[in-house]
Amino acid sequence: MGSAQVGFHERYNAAEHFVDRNVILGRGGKTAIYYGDEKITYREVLENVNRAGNALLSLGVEMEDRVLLLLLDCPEFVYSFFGAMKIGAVPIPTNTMLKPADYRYLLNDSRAKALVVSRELLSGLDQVLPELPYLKHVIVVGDHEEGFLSFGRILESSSPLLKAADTSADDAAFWLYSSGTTGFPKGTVHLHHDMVYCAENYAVGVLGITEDDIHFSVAKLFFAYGLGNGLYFPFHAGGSTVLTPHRPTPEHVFEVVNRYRPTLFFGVPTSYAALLQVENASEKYDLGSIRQCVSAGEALPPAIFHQWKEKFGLEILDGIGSTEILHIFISNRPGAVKPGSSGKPVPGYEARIVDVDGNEVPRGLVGSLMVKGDSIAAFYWNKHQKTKETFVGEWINTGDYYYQDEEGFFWYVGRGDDMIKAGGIWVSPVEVENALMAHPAVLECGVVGSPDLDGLYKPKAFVVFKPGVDPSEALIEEIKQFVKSSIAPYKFPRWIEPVKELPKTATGKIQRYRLREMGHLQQAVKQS
Ligand code: 3UK
Repeated sequence: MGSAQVGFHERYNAAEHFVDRNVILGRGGKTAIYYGDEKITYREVLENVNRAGNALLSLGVEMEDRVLLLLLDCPEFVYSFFGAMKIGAVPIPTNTMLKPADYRYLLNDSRAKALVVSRELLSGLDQVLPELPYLKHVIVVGDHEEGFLSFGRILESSSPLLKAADTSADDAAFWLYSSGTTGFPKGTVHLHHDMVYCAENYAVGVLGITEDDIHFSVAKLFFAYGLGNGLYFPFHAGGSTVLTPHRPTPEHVFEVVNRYRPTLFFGVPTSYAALLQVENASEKYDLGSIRQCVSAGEALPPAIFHQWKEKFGLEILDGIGSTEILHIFISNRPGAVKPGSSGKPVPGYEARIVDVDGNEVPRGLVGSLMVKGDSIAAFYWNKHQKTKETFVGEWINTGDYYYQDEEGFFWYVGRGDDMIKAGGIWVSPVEVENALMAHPAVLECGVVGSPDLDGLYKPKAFVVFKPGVDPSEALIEEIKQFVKSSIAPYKFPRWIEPVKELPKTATGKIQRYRLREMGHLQQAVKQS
């Protein structure tokens, strides 16, 4: 159901579709969320979404105001996400692993009027609170914190009845921030009709989800991938989701599967690789409830596909999605996987591989992947130039290089920019290089993605040390810790290789592609 079919100004509010509709259809008593020992029904979800919406209204949050969510996966994420949306405000789920300076940027770029934050994440904000001119309210989820509003208390005193705001299918519903090689993250503006498009075309069309499914996503809700997997897919079909606030260590993930018996399991390649390292997992844990495993975020190496199938008898469906397109738009199909490929376009999407002039390339040749479909974001907030470069009429330039084989399967080749996908999350080489440069022993450096023994990419730094510096193991370890303490820890370079000089262009630009070749060569030597 695209906006074109819904029509201009036809009333549509996504929160009503994903929340109210389930109660109207008689699922009020059904479990929507499993969370620790709690089982939360669709009726309870509806009441709390309404309370959250009313609470925001009473604080003066209005239609089109942004509400930033800095939340661990928990029921309150669901209440504030749909509560804000139901009053026509615009929730912005945000990465919980960032640093205070990142949050200052996100809060000021979005001009969010309210912030809903997990008690555990509040300390990361303390130091920047005085630098947030637009933020009016900080609402804390969890134990009461002096000087802040308590989410629990304001919900208690709010009415469980709420009429949805008079939004249209083409109103802004929520934003997700997406990061690039250079420059700041871009607020990707998604509309009320986007989620249902992904749910219908990918989740129903490819995964065949029904109300009997129990979803568990290792990827957290603040990722576009996790948001579909763990929230609006199950709420579209009237199924259930398992939420956990904990870090997804392999043991925890297996325990969740054992306890809640999900039927659908969503991970990124790095999580499958880590799970495969757990000894005797197939004896210790029962994965028998799972009918389908899904992978996205970065290409799934065929070795992981085969090992997983061998060990657990389960097939992993790899598919490519993006924050801008919201969810997976090219995917393998159950029972027809071509390991190593991304599969074929999902119903509702068209994909073209084009050359620099925008002409389609012949089968087998590499080009840029362009995609068309009605879940594509409307634009980047406050970034007009980037918007024009990315959103091209009905099409979007994904920034990925692909080729299509004789059978029509799409194969990922790499990215046009130097961005690194590590553990399914973007890492900008420039950001890591800047963090390294702040260390007194570093003269120059270049960062690229380099494959580990599982064939998964992680940041690797080539460093030119200052004269007289001894690049000892102790120093290298110290520099890794130094980077971890200055930027989000998942971005730190897993390897630091001392070099005499860096490959540069005539204009002095670091040639990261040449560093990548060096990285690969070295890895190949190690593995042989
Ligand atoms: C890369 C892949 C090869 C590719 C996402 C599922 O990852 C998601 O969104 P992001 O905005 O990143 C998008 C970029 O990541 N990529 C993602 N999946 C694959 N490359 N094979 C894959 N299977 O470069 C893409 O442009 O973080 C994934 C659903 C929703 C998402 N937002």
